[in-house]
Amino acid sequence: MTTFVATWREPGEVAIRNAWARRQKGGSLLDCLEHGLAEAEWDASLLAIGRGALPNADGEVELDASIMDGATLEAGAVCSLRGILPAISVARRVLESTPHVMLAGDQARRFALAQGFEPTNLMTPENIARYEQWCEQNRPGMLHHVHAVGQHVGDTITMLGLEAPGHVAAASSTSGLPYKLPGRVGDSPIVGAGIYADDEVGAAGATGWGEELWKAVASFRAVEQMRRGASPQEACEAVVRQMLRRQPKSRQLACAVFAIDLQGRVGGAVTEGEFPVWTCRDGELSLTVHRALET
Ligand code: SD4
Repeated sequence: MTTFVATWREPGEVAIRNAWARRQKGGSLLDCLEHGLAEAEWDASLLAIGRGALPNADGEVELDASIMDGATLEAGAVCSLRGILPAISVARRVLESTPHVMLAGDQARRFALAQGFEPTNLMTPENIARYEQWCEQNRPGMLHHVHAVGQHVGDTITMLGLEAPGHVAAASSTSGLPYKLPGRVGDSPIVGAGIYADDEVGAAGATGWGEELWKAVASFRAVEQMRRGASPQEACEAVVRQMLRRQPKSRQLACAVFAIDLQGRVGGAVTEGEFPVWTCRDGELSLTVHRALET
């Protein structure tokens, strides 16, 4: 049995269907997570990640991505990557071709170009128009976070994978918060914050307000809850309850955590609003919508 889990309704569906398609062709878990996210990055209709994503306050798309192998605890990540797709594939190249975990900004771009990635324009007429509208209505440099598009449709895809009898992986790709300050990095490329995977326990991922999720080290915390015996649902709720208690700001914007254990049980929790999570079990897709925990 192979299970994939992915965040948010529209972008997550694109990623999870492509991950499963790659699995049917014999891809490894890392191949599938990379491929699923890469296809979503190329899809300019998704505001969430990659081409056509909402840009930073300078009108430039800056990508963060990470991938982690639960078998070895090896990880690769990029942050503030501009003009290269797919960011998740650059992150995987960092994992496989360097002794490092993360490359940043211009130097991440230089690494990608040296690895054969092509310079790519990530702006589309649609995201230019959205940016111009935002400029008219807001003072550039102010953080308007995820509600800048009116409704939080998810600016990130985080994915987890499990293959029997007990191998997990996690990956995330994002353009970060819309209209963020240039150079701002969120939780998604940070191992422990945006993703974590350990074959001894399971995997977890996060999405939403990256500053709060990072301070909570949300994904690692969820995995450690499971290590101590919590189910994935209990683990995610424990992380979110702790955030609500210790980080009151996390009530203002969605901070979401989801997890899978080695038995294939999946859980999720969110501080505010709704959090849709796709699960794909050997090709069978289902969508679960988590709602904010009562406090
Ligand atoms: C970030 N966590 O950069 C990301 C944003 C996100 O759905 O997940 N949006 O803070």
